[in-house]
Amino acid sequence: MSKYAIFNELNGENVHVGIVRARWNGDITHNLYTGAVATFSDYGVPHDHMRKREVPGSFELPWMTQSLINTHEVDVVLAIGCLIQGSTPHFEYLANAVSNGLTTVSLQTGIPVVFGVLTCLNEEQARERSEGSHNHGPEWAKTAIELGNMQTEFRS
Ligand code: DLZ
Repeated sequence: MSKYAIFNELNGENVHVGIVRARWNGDITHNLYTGAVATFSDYGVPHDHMRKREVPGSFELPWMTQSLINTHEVDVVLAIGCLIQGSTPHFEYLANAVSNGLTTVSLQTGIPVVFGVLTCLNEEQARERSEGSHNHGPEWAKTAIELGNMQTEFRS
């Protein structure tokens, strides 16, 4: 049995997606991002339906996600970041702020937001989750397509 979500047939041709990437731990978030973008394309999301933005760190993800939603040009946003625990409590503050922030943005705007933020104890864990067949980016993109299609159905 797979612990991962199983997706039924996905068609992204009518989905408008926002993709926000944080540049902290940039190698990791770059892999997650490229994996996600390739999957959006594979499932038919047109290139001009993708609104791409970058922010310095994960703390800025909720604000940029909300800003993209406020353009009314996206049905769903995938927010990508990578938090790696250090020797201070900073990690806990950031992880709480980002997860609560993204949840709040989603519920207050009614637009689905995919939590594409790795929260890892060390760099090795982050690499395991962002490389090769274990790259989480493609799974998050599939989640975004499914939710984006639901969102357009609710609107019509
Ligand atoms: C400051 C900080 C730290 C310590 N660690 C990370 C991290 O592991 N991942 C991440 O995405 N961002 C980190 N940041 C930066 C903050 O998210 C934010 O960009 C700054 O505090 C400026 O608001």
